[in-house]
Amino acid sequence: MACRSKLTPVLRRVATPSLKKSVAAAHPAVYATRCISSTAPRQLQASGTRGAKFTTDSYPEIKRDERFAQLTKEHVDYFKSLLGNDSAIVDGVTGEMAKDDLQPFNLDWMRKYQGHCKLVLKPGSTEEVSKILKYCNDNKLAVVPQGGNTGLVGGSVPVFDEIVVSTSRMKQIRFFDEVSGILVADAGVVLEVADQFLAEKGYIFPLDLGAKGSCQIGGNVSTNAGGLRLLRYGSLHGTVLGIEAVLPDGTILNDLSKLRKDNTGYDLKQLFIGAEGTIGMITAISIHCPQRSKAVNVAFLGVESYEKMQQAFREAKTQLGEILSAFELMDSQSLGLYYKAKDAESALEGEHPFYCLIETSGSNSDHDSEKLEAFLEDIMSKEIVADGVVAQDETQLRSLWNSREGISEASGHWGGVYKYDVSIPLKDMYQLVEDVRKRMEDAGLKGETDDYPVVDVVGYGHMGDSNLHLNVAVRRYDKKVEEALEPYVYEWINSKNGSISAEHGLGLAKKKYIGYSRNETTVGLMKQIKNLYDPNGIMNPYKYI
Ligand code: FAD
Ligand code: 2HG
Ligand code: ZN
Repeated sequence: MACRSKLTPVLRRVATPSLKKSVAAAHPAVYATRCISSTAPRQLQASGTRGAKFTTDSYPEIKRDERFAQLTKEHVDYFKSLLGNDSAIVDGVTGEMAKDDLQPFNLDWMRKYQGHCKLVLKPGSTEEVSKILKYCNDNKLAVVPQGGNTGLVGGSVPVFDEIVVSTSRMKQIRFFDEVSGILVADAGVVLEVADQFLAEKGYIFPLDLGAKGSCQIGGNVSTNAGGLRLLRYGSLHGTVLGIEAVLPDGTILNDLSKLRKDNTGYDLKQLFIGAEGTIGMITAISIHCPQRSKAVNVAFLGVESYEKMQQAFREAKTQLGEILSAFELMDSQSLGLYYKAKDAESALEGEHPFYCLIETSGSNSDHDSEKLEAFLEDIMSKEIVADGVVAQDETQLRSLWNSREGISEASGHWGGVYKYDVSIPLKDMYQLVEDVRKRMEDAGLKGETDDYPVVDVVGYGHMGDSNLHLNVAVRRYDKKVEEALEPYVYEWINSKNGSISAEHGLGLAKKKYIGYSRNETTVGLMKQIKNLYDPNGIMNPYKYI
C-alpha cells in the first residue's frame, strides 16, 4: 500500500504559495475527533511472530523464592468462593484450563518474557482486591498486578507461578467534574476509553501513547508513563491528584483527593506512581484533565542532521511557544522499519537522515495557523529543515501520527527487539544510536541476511523531553547481542549523567542496572520503603527491588 497516494487531498507541502490558509482554520474540529475515531479501543498486536521462551530458561540464574507457598486446591477454592464468578478466574491449578487461556497473562507484549502462572484472578471491586491480597499475604502467595500487559520491561508478567491479579474487570468511571476537569476512575479503565469519555465533555486525558487501545490507567500510573505530550501536559507526578490503593496486608489506602493543592504531610500517592506494582495495587485514580484544544496542526519535516534537529527544536519552542504540544524525533532507519513492516511509503519525497513530527494545539485556529506558518517559513528559509508537509485533515493527521506511534510495534516485526528508553542531555542524545550501531557492525552481529541476528539499530522518541528510544531490531533473541548491548548501553548513559529509564520503568529487564541511575543511599531507602509496605515481599517479586 502506498501511504502517500491514499492521502487525499495531497499533504500540503511546507513553504509553497498554498500555505495561506491554516489547516486548523479549515478543520477546526480536528482535535475534537482526534482520538474518538473508533468506539471500541484498538487492541495492539503483540510484536514478533515466533515462539517465546520462558523467562526461567532465558535467565536460569533467577531462582524461585522458597518463602512463597505452592498453590493448592484449597487456595483456589477460597478464591472461587470469594469471587463467585467463573469469568473472574482463570484456573490452571485444579481446572482443565488450556495453556492458551493462561498465555495472554503469562507472556509479555514483546514476547520476550514468559512466566509459569497457573492462576489469574480478576476482582471486580476494591474490596475484592483487598481480600485477595490479604489472603495472599497471610498464605505467602506471590502476586503480579496486571493491567493491559503492554509494559515493555517484563514487569507485568510472572516469572514463576505468581498469581496474576488483573484489573480488567474494574472499569467504572466514578466521577467527573465538568468545571474543574477532575476525573476519578477505576484502575482498569482502558486509556483510550477514558479519553473518549473526556472528549465528549471537551476534555482530554493528559497522557497519550501508542498502546492507548490496550493499556489501562492503573498501569499507566504504576509505570509513570510519559507518552507523546508530556512536553505540554507534564508528568503524571503532577497531574495525578490522588489514588486508591490496596496494600499487601489488605489495607485500603483511600487517598482519592480531588484537590490540586494539598500540603498536609507526606504525599504518599507519589510512591505508587512508577512503583511498578511493588508496594501495593492501585485500584482507582483521581486526575486533573486539561481542556481539549479545538485547533490542531501536525507538520512532518525532513532534516539533514541531528545538529539541525536541535536547532528546529529550539526554534519551535521560541516561535510556537504555548501552542507546541509535541516534538517527536525519528531517524530514517526507524521510519524505514515502520514503512517496511506496514508496506507503506513516506509522506515526503526523497530520504532524509532525520524526521520530526511537530504538533500544535490551541484554542484559536487563526492565531495558531499564523504562528505555525511563520515558523515553517522561517526554518525553511534558514535551511534548518529540508522538506516538509502539513496535514490538511484528520485522516492525514492520523496517518502522520501512526507513522510515529507505529515504530514501537514495527521494530519487533522481524522476530524480536531490544528496547532502551533513556534520558540523555539533548546534545549527546543521538550519539548513543550511532555508537551502538557501529558496535553491532564491528561485532559482526548486524547484516541483511538471516545469518545475522540484528536487522537494524534505530533511534526515535520524545525529543521535547530529551527521551530517546533506542531499539535494536532482531531476527531472534540472542545472548551474543544482549552481551554486546549490556552493560555497554548503561555505562554509556551513566557517562553522560543520563537515566536508564525515562518512561518504561525497570521491571525485570533493568533490574540489575538500577545502580547506573541511582546511588546506594537512594536504593537503600527504596528497599526500606519496600520492606515497610510489603514485608513478606509478595508484590511483584523478582523485579527491580
Ligand atoms: P501493564 O503492562 O499491565 O503493567 C505495567 C507495570 O505496572 C507492571 O509492573 C505491573 O505489575 C504494574 N501494574 C499494572 N497495573 C497495576 C495496578 N493497578 N497497580 C499496581 N501495579 C500495576 N510508555 C510510555 O511511558 N510512553 C509511551 O509513549 C509508550 N508507548 C508505548 C507504545 C506501545 C506500542 C507499547 C506496547 C507500550 C508503550 N509504553 C509507553 C509502555 C507503557 O509502560 C505501557 O504501555 C503502559 O503504561 C502500561 O500500562 P498497562 O496497563 O499495559 O500495564
Ligand atoms: C514510544 O514512545 C513508546 O513509542 C515505545 O515509548 C518505545 O517501543 C519503544 O521503545
Ligand atoms: Zn516513548
